[in-house]
Amino acid sequence: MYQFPDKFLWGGATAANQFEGAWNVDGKGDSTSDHMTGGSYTTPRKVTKRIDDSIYYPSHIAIDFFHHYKEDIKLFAEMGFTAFRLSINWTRIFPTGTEDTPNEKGLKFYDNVFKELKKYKIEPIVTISHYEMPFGLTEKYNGWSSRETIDCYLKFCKVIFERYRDTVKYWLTFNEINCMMGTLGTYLSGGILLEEYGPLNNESIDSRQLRFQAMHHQFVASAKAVILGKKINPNFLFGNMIAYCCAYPCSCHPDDVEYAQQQAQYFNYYCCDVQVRGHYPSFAKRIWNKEQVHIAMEPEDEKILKEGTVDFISFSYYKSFTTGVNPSTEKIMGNLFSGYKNPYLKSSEWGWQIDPKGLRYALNDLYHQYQVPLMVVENGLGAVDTVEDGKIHDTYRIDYLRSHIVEMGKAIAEDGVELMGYTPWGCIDLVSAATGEMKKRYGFIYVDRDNLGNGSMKRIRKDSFYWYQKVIRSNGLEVE
Ligand code: BGP
Repeated sequence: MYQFPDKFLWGGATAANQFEGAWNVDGKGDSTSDHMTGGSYTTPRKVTKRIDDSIYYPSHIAIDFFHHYKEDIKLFAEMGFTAFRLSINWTRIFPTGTEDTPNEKGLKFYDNVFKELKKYKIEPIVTISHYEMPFGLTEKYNGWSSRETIDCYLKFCKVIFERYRDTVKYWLTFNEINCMMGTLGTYLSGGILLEEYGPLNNESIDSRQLRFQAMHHQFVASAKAVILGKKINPNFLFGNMIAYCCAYPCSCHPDDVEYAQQQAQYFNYYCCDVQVRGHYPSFAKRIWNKEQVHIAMEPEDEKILKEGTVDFISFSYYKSFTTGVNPSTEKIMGNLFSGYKNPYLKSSEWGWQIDPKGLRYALNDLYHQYQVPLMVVENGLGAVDTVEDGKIHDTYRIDYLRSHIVEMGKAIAEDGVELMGYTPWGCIDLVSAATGEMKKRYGFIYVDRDNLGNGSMKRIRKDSFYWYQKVIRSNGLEVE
C-alpha cells in the first residue's frame, strides 16, 4: 500500500522480565518484577516483599527465552526482521545493584544473544531499563525515589556500553518513562514500595511526591547515560520512550478541550520536553502546584538535562480514549491511562479501544512538536488465541496491525513524518505487564504456556507470522 523508506527497521519488541525467565540462573539477582504475582483483567497483580514459594510469579520462567534464544531468533529471522527490541535485565549484570564488579555470566548471555542477532543481520534496539531493577535497590534506597540510584544505573550503563560498544547502536534509556505520572508507575517503573503486600495500582497509598521526585532522578540518569554513551561511542543513538497518551476531548465544550490539552501536556510533553529539549516545560509549575509536589534538584541538574538530550523519540501506541471534565461519562480501560468511551471505536477483549488513526495523529503530534525522528517501538493487539489442528488463525491481529501500518504509511508519505522503525509488541507471546497473564497474547509466534505456568513451551507460527513476513519482504507495500 505504502512503500516505507529504505533501511526502515521492521521487527518486534520484548522486555527481559516478560520473556527471559531463568530468574535466578547464573548469578542473576531478583528484580522488582520477580516479586510481582500474576493477576487478571479484574484482579490486580500484587507485590510481595519476600519471594514466597507457594505463589506463582510469572517472570520466573516466563517463556524461557533464556534457553530458547537461538530458536526464537531464528524464527524472527524467518519473518525477515531487520530489528529486534529487547531489554537487558539489570539483575543479570548487577544482582543487587550495588556490587562493584559485574556478573560475567550475565554479560555472556547477552554476548550470545547479540551474536545470534548479528548472524541474521538483525539490529538490536536495547532498552536499558524496562520495568525492572534490582530488588536490592528497592530495599536499600526505595528505588528511584533516592538520588543514589542514579549512580547505580550509570554503573550498569557504563558496563553495557563498553561491552556492547560495537554491537548495539540504538539505546532506549527507560521504558515508558511517563509511567510514573500515574500510580501504577510507583513500583513498576520506580521500584518504590509503599507497603509490603500491595496491589500494583494502589491509589489509596499513592505518593505523588515520591513519584515526581523519582521521575526527576530518571531524567537526570537518562541524560547522564546519553552523555556517557556518546563518549564511549559517538555513533550511539539514544531514544527516550513514552507511552503515548492519545486523549481526544469527549465533547467540543471548551472545558473538555482544555482538559484534553492538559492531559497531553501531562502525559506526553512533560517528559518529552525534558528529554528532547533539555528542560522542563513552562507548564511544569502548574502541574507541580496541582499535584502539590516539590522537586529537589541539584545545581548541576539543569546543565546535565541540557547536555544529555536524546536523538530520537520512541513510543508505544495501543489505543485512544476520550477525556473531559465530567466524571460520570462511561469509563474504559487502558494500560497506564484510562479514560472515557469513544462511541465510534471498538475495543479489544481487555477493553482497549482500537484506533489506527490515533497512531497517525500521534506521529504527527510528536514529529511536528519536536522535529526529531520517531520510532514506534510498541503496538499490537492483546487477544486470546485458539489453536486449531496446530494452527492459529489470528485474522483479528492481522486486521489490527494492517490498519496501523497503513496509518504509519500515510504519516510518512503524506505528512512527511520521519519514522525510523516499527517493532510491534510481544512479537513472540510473552507475559502481560499489567495483568501477568499469558493468555493475553500479542505474538506472531504462539508459545504453549498458560497463566499458571503449564504447557510445553512449544513455539508455533500463527497466520500473522506469514502475513508479517510478506509485509516486511515488500517493505510495507503488501499488507493484504
Ligand atoms: C506497555 C509495556 C509493555 C507491555 C505492553 C502491553 O505498557 O511497555 O511492557 O507489556 O504495555 O501491555 P500488557 O502486557 O499489559 O498487555
